[in-house]
Amino acid sequence: MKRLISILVLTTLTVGICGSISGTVNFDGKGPKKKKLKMDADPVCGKSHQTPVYRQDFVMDDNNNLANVIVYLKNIDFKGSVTKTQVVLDQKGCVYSPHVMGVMKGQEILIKNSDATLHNIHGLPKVNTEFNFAMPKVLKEKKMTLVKSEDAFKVKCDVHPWMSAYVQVFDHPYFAVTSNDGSYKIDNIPAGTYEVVAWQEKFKDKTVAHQVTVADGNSKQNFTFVKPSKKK
Ligand SMILES: [Cu+2]
Repeated sequence: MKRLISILVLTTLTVGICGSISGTVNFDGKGPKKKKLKMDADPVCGKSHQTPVYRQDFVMDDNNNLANVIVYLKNIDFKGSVTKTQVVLDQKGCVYSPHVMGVMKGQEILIKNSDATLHNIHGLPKVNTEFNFAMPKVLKEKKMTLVKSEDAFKVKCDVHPWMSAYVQVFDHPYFAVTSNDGSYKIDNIPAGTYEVVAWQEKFKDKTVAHQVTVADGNSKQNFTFVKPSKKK
């Protein structure tokens, strides 16, 4: 009986343990040349920046760390509720901010137009319903949700061809997007071993994955994207 109780106590403790995964994502190789976005076609966009704005599809710092990479746990069975925190996708200075984001299915997304010009946000999901609506300068906010989990899909502006963003929809809260220094952290993960995936838009389905064991505390896991060889 005593033994049974101790097993029960141990099981309960193990189930309750949560940890985190953190690390950095980098690129092994020479990155592409930074390209300036040309926004002058819309004077409002052109005037909204004092300094050059560069393309956001491959943002790497001097130490080869990559920003805008989604890092997430794959195939995790999550029974909790959808986070009540709203996520914001802003159209500001005629770029999307953030450029890459993760949301939970059913989580409220607030789409903002912080510019004094017309945008037309056009999402190109394959699983969720396509969305496409104009946001004239007087329409500052619009709320929406995506109801199905889906791999990262492109969002574009039908007015300004340089504007793009990517959104991935999850059925769990265990995801993060890397900051400008390439770092990420995913918190409150139940103890266990998981496949952790890093996605970057230029590499598309060529994701980088690692098995990570989470216990009490923090597990470190870095990811490296390698330039694909031209032979393939
Ligand atoms: Cu636009």
